[in-house]
Amino acid sequence: MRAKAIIHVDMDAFYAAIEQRDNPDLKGKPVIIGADPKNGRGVVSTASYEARRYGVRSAMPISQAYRLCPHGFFLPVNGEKYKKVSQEIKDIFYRYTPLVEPIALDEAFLDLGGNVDVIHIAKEIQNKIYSETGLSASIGVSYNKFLAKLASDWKKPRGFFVIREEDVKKKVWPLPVDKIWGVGPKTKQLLLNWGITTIGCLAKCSPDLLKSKLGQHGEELRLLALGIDERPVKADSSVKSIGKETTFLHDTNDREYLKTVLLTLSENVGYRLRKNGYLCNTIMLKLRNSDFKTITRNQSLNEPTNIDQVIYETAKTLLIKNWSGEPLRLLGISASNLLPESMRQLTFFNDDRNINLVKAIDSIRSKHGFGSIKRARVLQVKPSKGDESVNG
Ligand code: TTP
Ligand code: MG
Repeated sequence: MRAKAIIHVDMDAFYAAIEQRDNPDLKGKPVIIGADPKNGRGVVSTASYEARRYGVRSAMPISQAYRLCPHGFFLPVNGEKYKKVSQEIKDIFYRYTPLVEPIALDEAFLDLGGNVDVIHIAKEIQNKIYSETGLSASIGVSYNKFLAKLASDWKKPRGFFVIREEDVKKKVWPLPVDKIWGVGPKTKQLLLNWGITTIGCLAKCSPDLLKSKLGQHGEELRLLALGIDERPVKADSSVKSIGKETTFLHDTNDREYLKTVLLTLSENVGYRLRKNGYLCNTIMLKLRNSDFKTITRNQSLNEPTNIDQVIYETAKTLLIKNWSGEPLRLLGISASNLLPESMRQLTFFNDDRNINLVKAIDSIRSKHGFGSIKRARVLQVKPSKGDESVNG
């Protein structure tokens, strides 16, 4: 395997498999998730493999599915439940790499980096998904996204397929062109019209000819057919920062008071980082003076953290360096460059004592509210207008 190890995970009959797991009476039965067949309108979201034997498919009108499989078990889509399971599966991925790109509720690419036993790790992920969620996944292993996705689809359900560089000609070239991700019915028809039926034909096609017919898309498809795909796995970064700021009731230059406020802000940001399962790599301090002049200053951390004390010390250093001593109207802290918390095990940082302390405080706060427990220093902070921010 080349230096890059990419896997594509695709859950088998995802919505239907969850319903079969949760109701043993449905195991081994044709289960169809989607619109209500009594209503006659709407489509199939997915069907269990047992229902697929009757020809039922995703996106098919529900009335047609009913005609094909009248004894099937028709269930509505329970989106909230499927989202929760999707998150549990993602949490498993993050134990192995922060480079996880979800592309649907039941599908994701993982970049496992180089120099790893990718087959061993991919198998372990497949087993963990099954043992922890009771659901089966198909996994494709390769050195780029295109081939990994192709591989996961190879032997569904419970598939496990590896495509190495040397396999492309023998395994991939005989496949029909529409197996290429991005070749829809229209492009397929165009290619067929020119006699290009397989991925191999496409790979051997003259680049100029393809370009003249399909433009840049033609060149992209030709490269994919050759097994070349440089697209990176893009880590999910829907939340980019978690912040909290406070506008004082009266502008202040009381240094000790500002430090205490900073501690309160740090505790808030740390608590929310931990609650959402993040570590941060950067702390930003925001200062606004009486004239509304606002500055922001960043500090990168040596180790990613979600510990209040580390956030506080960093913000305090930024304050000391960047505050002229003038009265302030607003003080804010924001944590960015977020990573999943599971990455902590992969760093050398291991401040168990601090982690255990904040986790103990967190559990009190999650039961009785954030204000239920306070440091002695923080008790003197007067109430003020505060804004929490989560920026994506
Ligand atoms: P898919 O991965 O396409 O399908 P699947 O997981 O049900 O089956 P398999 O991968 O084993 O072939 O889609 C994932 C989920 O997305 C699926 O369970 C239901 C939903 N979905 C729809 O709601 N409508 C659709 O048209 C498709 C294709 C999927
Ligand atoms: Mg699937």
